Amino acid sequence: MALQTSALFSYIRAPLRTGPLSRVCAGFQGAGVRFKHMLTPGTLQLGGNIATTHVRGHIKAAPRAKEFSTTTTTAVRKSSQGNGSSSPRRCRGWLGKVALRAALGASAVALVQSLHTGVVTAMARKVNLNSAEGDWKETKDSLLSLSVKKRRQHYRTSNFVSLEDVLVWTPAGGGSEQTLYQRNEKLDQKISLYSGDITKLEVDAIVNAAKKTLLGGGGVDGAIHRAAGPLLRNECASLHGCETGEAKITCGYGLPAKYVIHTVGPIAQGGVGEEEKKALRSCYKNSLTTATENAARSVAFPCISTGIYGYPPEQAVHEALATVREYLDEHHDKLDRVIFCVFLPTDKELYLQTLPLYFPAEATVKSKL
Ligand code: AR6
Repeated sequence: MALQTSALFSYIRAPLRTGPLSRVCAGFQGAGVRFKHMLTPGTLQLGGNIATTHVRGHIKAAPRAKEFSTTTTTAVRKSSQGNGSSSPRRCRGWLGKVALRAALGASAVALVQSLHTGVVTAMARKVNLNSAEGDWKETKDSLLSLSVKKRRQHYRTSNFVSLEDVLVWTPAGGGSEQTLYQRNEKLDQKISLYSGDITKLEVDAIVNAAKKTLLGGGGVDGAIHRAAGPLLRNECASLHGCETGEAKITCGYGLPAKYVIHTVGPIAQGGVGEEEKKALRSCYKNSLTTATENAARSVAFPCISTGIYGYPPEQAVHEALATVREYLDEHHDKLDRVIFCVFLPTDKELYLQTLPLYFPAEATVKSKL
């Protein structure tokens, strides 16, 4: 396409500088109309079918050029009123050049527009989030290349929650309670407690409390797979599972979240020991590391392992908050927001009570030993 455009320009420029220029310019009496009649293959003698075809395209674009260029419109109006000091022949020649430039400009605009439309149409064809038959790699590439605004057209939900609508953590004053960490107001701005469905959050990444196969299940895992659409499972199948405490990333497909980070929490139905604690901390830490490695700056966590896997929520909350606090202390520049997404009213209460220990209002620090 670029080649055709430059070929067109050189074809047009050559006759403008030499002989055929006078014939072309003398024929101009206004942009578009006479121009259309003069620039026929016969009169221009551009000598070639390719040039002839292109020139026709430009001629058709001439009236549109007026819409884009006020200069052209003014010049045409002056000419038709017989205004100006130039001789009619010089004026026509000048007008001809303006009209020609306008025509070429309009054509270039039309060219760019048709290219853009082509790309958008091709993109729309690639993004079918409702069928498992689609190519997940192609769909992922297409979706990840889009701006948030354009990706919104592909969400499978209409009621998403954008990041600006998720309040940041504001620690309550008072400070009589002993805390585990110093107050850091900058970190407070990076923390949110959100009560609701994680699949609605328009963030860079949501974390999934998955199972080792990564092929979907119940709880939040099931909700995420349903909301993302069938291509999520196809990509998950390519990852060959995930060990407890580790994390793997996929595209979010039909979700408002750009990515899903899948982590596998410990099964704690037999009670919580050091191993389970360590594994749960690893889930949070590896998920955050995976997020930052993929330039995801906003991440939402569900209460990993506290549902079907049976980790007591009142213990899990400490592992979650401590790990996030420590990660942010070290890597605060890599993340804009970490959201603790709670689904049950009891979990909301638990986080409201525990958050001030890790993100306090005052700096009355208790020894961590
Ligand atoms: N949004 C936010 N949180 C939710 C949602 C939601 N839509 N749905 C549930 N939760 P669970 P686990 C909360 O059982 O204990 C699956 O079958 C829920 O209230 O989803 O890590 C997997 O495939 C709870 O607080 O995950 C695994 O086999 C939290 O999410 C297994 O369950 C986690 O509960 C993983 O069990």
